[in-house]
Amino acid sequence: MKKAFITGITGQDGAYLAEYLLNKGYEVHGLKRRSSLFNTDRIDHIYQDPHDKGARMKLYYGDLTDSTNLIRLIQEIQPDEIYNLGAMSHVRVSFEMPEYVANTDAVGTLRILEAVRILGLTKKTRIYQASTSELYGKVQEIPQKETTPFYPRSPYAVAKLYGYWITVNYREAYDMYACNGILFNHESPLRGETFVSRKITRAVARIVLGLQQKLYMGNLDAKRDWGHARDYIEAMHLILQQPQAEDYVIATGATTSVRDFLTRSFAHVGVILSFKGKGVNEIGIVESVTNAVEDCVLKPGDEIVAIDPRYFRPTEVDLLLGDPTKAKSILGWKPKHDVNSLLAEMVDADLSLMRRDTHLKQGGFRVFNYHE
Ligand code: NDP
Ligand code: GDR
Repeated sequence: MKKAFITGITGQDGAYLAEYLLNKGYEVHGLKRRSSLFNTDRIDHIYQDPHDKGARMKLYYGDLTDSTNLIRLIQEIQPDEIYNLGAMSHVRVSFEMPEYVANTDAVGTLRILEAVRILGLTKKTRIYQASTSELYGKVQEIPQKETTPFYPRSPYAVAKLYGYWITVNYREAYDMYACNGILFNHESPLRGETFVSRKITRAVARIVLGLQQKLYMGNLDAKRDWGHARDYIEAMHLILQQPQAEDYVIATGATTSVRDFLTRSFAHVGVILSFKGKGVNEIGIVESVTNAVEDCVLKPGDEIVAIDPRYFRPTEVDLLLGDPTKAKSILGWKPKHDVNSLLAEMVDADLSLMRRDTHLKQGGFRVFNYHE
């Protein structure tokens, strides 16, 4: 039975990957951070009681900033595969906490590689590093592929640049099986609520049901190559099953603007939007409501989208479009979802969630109203 150790198991990708590996017969070991409340929502459905004989999933407290903890855990687990998915992964927030991001996302990667080296596991343990299309940053070449030069545009991307190169360096210096998956944006109903896709699909549901009046957005013109997290975690696994350790771009090969993602998400529930004004004064207005969900409260003329400059970034990544040719030909990987099926699944999932809130509100309970 193969053993996998996943950092970031409580995050979007960690949750899908853990489930995927359990279904493949793996023993799954995950690193979780201590927090004052339970933080395992995304993996509660696959939780296994460690007292049960035959339990194949185990969680450990730890942190990527704590070397001794990582060394002890890797020694105890003796994993065949490590998936280093743990990171402070929010680009805008990284401008507010750059030193922490460097410690977790950059030096954290080094700590994992060093632990494997110090413990003499270089021939046993294969390592997947969660690299990112943010490395490409300022556009150098379209579409972006494995050979495209990097030009990071945020403290997050600069930290991930270190993670990328230290992985390459350990592979070359110590003959380790260590790989970078350069993954373009991938989303799902499990996506964190402050990333733009989920912020939009959640707001579509809340606004249509009358739980929220307006959605405040940042740069609507940025373009991203959006895929589904379920497809992308399969690529992570494939990357570690090859005869030779290499780095791969994982993307859909299509790009969509934030504005289009937003209008298509509203259109999915029958609300057609139009935009008026420019820059920070731009607003999104309901143009028509046709075949909308039956509990839709919107009517033509409602102003439901506005711009808030606090969501702008000091330096922005304008356009990401990946070329996954290498992954397709060597890994035999190809995505099953496109951006339209992705956003439809996310909007539907958020509608179900928010209808629960509507019932609570009707029952006299206060409904949590935080949105960012
Ligand atoms: P999430 O933000 O959903 O999950 C991040 C995970 O890392 C969480 O489990 C989080 O724990 C954990 N974490 C954060 N800080 C630390 C720390 N100091 N020590 C240990 N664990 C920590 O990210 P995703 O699942 O979306 O992404 C997974 C990885 O892939 C990340 O490294 C991300 O940067 C990278 N990536 C993501 C892409 C995407 O589009 N999703 C694209 C390319 C790369 P907690 O739950 O407690 O917060
Ligand atoms: P990104 O994802 O920065 O690409 O990083 P995010 O969804 O945060 O932003 C995508 C684009 O949307 C624009 N945008 C907004 N973004 C957010 N979060 N909130 C807004 O209100 C808003 N309005 C417009 C942004 O400016 C940006 O251009 C994600 C993360 O998962 C990283 O960890 C990962 O490495 C990359 O994807 C690939």
